[in-house]
Amino acid sequence: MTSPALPGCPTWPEAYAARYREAGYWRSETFGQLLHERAQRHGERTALVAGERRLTYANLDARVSQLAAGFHALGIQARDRVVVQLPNVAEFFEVIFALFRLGALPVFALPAHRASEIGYFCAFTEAVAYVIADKQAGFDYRTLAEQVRGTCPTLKHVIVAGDAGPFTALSSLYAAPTALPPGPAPSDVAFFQLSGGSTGVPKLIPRTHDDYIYSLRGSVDICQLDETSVYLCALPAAHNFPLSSPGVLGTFYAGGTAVLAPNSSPDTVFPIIERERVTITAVVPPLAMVWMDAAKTRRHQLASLRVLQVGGARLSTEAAMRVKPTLGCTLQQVFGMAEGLVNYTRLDDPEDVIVSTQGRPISPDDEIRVVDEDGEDVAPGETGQLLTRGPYTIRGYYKAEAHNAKAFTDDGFYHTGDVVRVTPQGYLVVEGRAKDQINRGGDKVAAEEVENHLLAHPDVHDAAVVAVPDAFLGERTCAFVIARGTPPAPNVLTAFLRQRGLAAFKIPDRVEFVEAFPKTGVGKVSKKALRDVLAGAPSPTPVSRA
Ligand code: OOB
Repeated sequence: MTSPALPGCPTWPEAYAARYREAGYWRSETFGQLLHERAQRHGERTALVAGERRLTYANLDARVSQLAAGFHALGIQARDRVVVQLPNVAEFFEVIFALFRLGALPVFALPAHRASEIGYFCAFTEAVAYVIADKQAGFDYRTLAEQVRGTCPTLKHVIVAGDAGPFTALSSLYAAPTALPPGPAPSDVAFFQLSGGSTGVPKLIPRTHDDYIYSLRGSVDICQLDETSVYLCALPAAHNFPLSSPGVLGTFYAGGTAVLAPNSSPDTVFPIIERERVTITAVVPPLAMVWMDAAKTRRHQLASLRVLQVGGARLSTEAAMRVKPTLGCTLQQVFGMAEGLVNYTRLDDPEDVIVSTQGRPISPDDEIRVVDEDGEDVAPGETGQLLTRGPYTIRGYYKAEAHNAKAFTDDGFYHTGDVVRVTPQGYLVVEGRAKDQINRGGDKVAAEEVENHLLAHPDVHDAAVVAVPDAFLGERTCAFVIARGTPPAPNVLTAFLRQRGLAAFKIPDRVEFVEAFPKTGVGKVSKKALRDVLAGAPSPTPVSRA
């Protein structure tokens, strides 16, 4: 069953699609059917635990059918875009599965996003609805919705989990299930993930039912999930790692139990691990450090944990070596990207492979190339830029033709921007990055996006944002700024960015004023030279610590 591709969404050439179907990767399932089928198979098993709420597969499926009826009655249709910005609450999964049933397309915003990002997602995708929580972690999302609603004419509904104020209460939408229009085709786009990106605005990543469900099945296999598995989601559920690697969706695929933690601090998470007998969870490297520290006195709470997945940013070999002795579970390194490709160390890999590599791809049909700056393949084992193509890696971003021409080769390989080498056993080691991005403990910051916001300040003549090495986060951000006249105080600039509605993790950690930027041979700003300045190398231009 196929239908014409969503306009603006590049897709796989038919020869590849046919091959992926023949190989049994794409099995013509959709998310809506999948949950229904699991409810029939595992009806009384617990699917989801969130705070006080416990939902069996049958309960979850029933709630999703009711909500799909409510969304349908509201006028939400197949292919309508709906920006979903929910914390780790059960409603997150009720909402997205209800949208999947209708073939409407969630756009997965992160709880940290603010007016700048949300306004852009709503406008760019011409979203018809925006789904939020009322308040979370001291922030009132209804205020954000007020701001965004005024700027986005297509937005018809703001739907709130909790106290809705002037908006539509999510709780009012659970209706008696009705006959719905036919659901989406398996080859249809199911939702949009967000790219960490390196450009002025985040790119949207169209993932299909076929390709994403394949990545779940592969992940479930590799991570050995089954109906006895208990997965803890401690990172924001919308992110690709806790969503699908194997994450909450993989846990549903396997018929296991997914537990949502409201935040990732040991005080919150360790008692949940103990109470729910959690077997597997996923963290970013800084969080692994915090948990390892806390485990010194509270390791008994982690007795059920069999696997700790660490990914999103590079884990040092030293830290990797401490995981098993400190937490008593197997480390699994995960090197993935919302665009597709995910690499895992295997649970039974030798210890040296687990601690010193970032794993190997899910699929035998994940094609990996490592190339030099001219796009030529390097010799085996040499370091270069990673390109990839495969059955769950997109062929292009949504409505981004010009960018796609650069981000993908003519024959469909995605330029990951990661610098890697491949070991003789086929494992990838991440050595660095060629993209203009800062990886702030797993949170991705596109330099250009922050630079553009800085340039909007009247006292800023030019700006260049670079990574500063950081013992805890791996990297933090530093903005080098050339002022017009007298430099403003750094906190004036950071307050300005906040006021423009930029997510907190993108606000520069440090601001340095300079007279001029060092240039490369071809006259571009040399970010390498700026990073060297921070590393203490002789400064090519006078730098004053503001
Ligand atoms: C995950 O996805 P994104 O889209 O937030 O970020 C992808 C980028 C990669 O291109 C790479 O630069 C970096 O994050 N990254 C890693 C890494 N895992 C991701 N760099 C070094 N070591 C690792 N283990 O971050 C993501 C998606 C699915 C699963 C896991 C992570």
